[in-house]
Amino acid sequence: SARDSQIFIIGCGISGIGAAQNLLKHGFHNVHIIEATARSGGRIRTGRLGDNIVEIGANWIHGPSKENPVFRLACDYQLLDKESMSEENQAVDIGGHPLFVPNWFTSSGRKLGPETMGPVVEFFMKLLERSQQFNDSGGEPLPSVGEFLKTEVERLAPEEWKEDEANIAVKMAMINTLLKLECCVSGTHTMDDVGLGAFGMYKTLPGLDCTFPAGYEGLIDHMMKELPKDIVLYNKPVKCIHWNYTKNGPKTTGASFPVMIECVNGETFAADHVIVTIPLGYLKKHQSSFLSPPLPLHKLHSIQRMGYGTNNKIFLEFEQPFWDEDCELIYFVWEDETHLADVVSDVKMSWIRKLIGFTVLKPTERYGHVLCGWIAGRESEYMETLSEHEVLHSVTHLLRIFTGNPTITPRKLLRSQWFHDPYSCGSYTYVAKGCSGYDIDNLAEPLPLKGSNSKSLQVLFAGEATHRSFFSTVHGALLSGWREAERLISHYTPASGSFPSKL
Ligand code: 6YU
Repeated sequence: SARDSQIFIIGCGISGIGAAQNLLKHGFHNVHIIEATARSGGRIRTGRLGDNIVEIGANWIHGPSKENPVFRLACDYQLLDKESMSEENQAVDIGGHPLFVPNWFTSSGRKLGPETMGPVVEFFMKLLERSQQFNDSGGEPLPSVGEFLKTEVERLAPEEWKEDEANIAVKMAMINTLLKLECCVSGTHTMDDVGLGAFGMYKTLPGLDCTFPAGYEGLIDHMMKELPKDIVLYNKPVKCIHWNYTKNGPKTTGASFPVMIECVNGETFAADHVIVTIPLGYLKKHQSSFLSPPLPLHKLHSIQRMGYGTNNKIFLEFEQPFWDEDCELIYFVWEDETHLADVVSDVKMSWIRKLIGFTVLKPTERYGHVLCGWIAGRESEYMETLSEHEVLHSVTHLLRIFTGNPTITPRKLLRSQWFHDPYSCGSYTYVAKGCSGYDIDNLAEPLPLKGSNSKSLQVLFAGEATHRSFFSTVHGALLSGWREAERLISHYTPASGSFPSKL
């Protein structure tokens, strides 16, 4: 029967797990997941800093409300605290930019007051909102979000800040910090690489972003418990997917399969369908060898054009806080950076200038005094090559300058290294300059292409990068896995009145 078809899912991140879950629910029983590493979860990864749980990868449920499948699962598994599940929390709609209570420190050891920082943040947020509005308007005045934001700041700031001329230089420097923060949010080296017209494609859901008190990986553990024990083949990086593989089907089985999966260790697996969920960064790096025959040109070009960058975290533990009790986000401002720019000129010497500051892990009763630093781009990729000791040295020096306290010393440090992770190759997807929703559709398009005579749906594509409005998120990844499972389910469902085909 159709339900007997051999289905392999490549990658055991949340999209792969979601695809398996959906297929099994619909009676497919020959389903396996092939995973390169020894663990499930991919870019959802919970680690430890001393006694504390810290998120190395995904941090929040973005928009935790009923429409968000990650929120629904987390509620079903009872992984969230009461406040996160409350109706009030779900109803908050802040358009994806939570208003954290900030503390601003500058490179001359000053702490800026709300009268200086408030209006700058408000001004920048308005521009950011405007930059999201070109998606539906059929045109973009400039190619990138970065160019748009900088042009608008130059144009509007003199008027906006004329009452407070003494502070114009520091306000420009604050804008640079906010630009660098946007690099972290989008996972890009510079906002000049993020396409302006497509920026508004990303959709937010209502709900005040929340975390998993016992770690994001708890979600993965619960989902894995619902799958058969031996469904995942760990430690088997896939080298190449041979599709349209009709000539030399594996002889042992007698049957002929259209797809043959070749692992790095030489093992092979025969399949009717393969769902590829590996990160876009990996596909970019291995684009010429991962599929045989190679990807059709339009798909290849979209993989090349789409953006995939690095956002890393640096966790620090302190004996005592140097921030206010209600502070949720600490910003660092370089007072000498008065020229608008979100990249540093000398990466090796000055990579640390790209660090925007820290979010404060809350509640303090649970975490003690732990901060999470954020750094994106090539500066972040360079940071990964330094030893933990070197990073700690640079960060400690920075903290002493910005707080004006020459003795401040973090107790412990832990940082992520997503760029050098061979199976992530960076953090997540953004829609680059020159890209549109069609590039994401191209990424998601199954092989062989429609109209071909070969057996259909041999290779399907899921993963965060393939979701048109929720790319770069856990819920986007999960929905993409469900979507590709659904594509196969519909494929085998007779198009009768009671089971309309979705294809
Ligand atoms: C979210 C958040 N979050 C921070 C950081 C990171 C990410 N995300 P996976 O990679 O999980 O799985 C693939 C598997 O494939 C993996 O196990 C590999 O080992 C395996 N594999 C690879 N190659 C293979 C091979 N050859 N053979 C076999 N197996 C192979 N998302 O919702 N909230 O707070 C954050 C954050 C530091 C790194 C995040 C967040 C992104 C998610 O983690 C990510 O999308 C999913 O986990 C991916 O799942 P998957 O299954 O697709 O792949 C306006 C506007 C702008 C737009 N952006 C704004 C949105 C902000 C996004 N925010 C992210 C922020 C943070 C902080």
